[in-house]
Amino acid sequence: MQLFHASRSCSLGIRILLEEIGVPHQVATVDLSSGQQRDAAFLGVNPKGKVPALLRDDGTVLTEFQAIALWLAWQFPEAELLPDDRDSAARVIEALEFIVGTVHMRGFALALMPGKFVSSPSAQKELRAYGLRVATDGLHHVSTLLGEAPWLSGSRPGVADAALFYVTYWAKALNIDLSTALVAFYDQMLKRPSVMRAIDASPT
Ligand SMILES: N[C@@H](CCC(=O)N[C@@H](CS)C(=O)NCC(=O)O)C(=O)O
Repeated sequence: MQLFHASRSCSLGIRILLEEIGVPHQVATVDLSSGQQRDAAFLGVNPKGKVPALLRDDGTVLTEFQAIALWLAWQFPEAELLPDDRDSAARVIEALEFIVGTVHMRGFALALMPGKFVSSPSAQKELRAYGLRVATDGLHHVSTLLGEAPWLSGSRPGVADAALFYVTYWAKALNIDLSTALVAFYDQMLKRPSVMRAIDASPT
């Protein structure tokens, strides 16, 4: 398999899952800052011009964080990236969707790149503040989901934890205050060899 990945981007979460599974894979770096995601070569891989994209062994490409994460969990059940029972799995998918769909796409995407959505400096300032609020409130909600538990996905880090790691990674970069539970989560993730390898591959 080959993961199309950009350093410090959400594809870091998929890189962590591949490392947790321990499956052989290659990483193809896409330089978002130079606009490589819009080059014809990458649009041939993902016409949406986004990472993550996963080229699978059958030659097909899967995109969208949640779809890739769930496919990996189902394809490699021995890695226990998703609980077996449907009720617990639905709760993990609920958290995964909230982290990617809301905390990332309606929070950090606006806070970090308001210029992609509006052009006037005052509108950008407003959008940045809105995005920061959504991200901060969203992280607070995820912290309550985590509670005293070490992981969102069950007895070991799984699909929702990989997503939670990349948004907490961004929160740290933006100096957003994290709850005690989220700091503990982040610190525990950083102790994992899979995470260290994934971050080494995408140095800050
Ligand atoms: N909904 C997509 C979002 C992916 C996404 O926004 N990726 C960002 C990096 S975090 C990207 O590739 N941005 C490039 C661009 O928008 O030009 C997913 O879940 O995979």
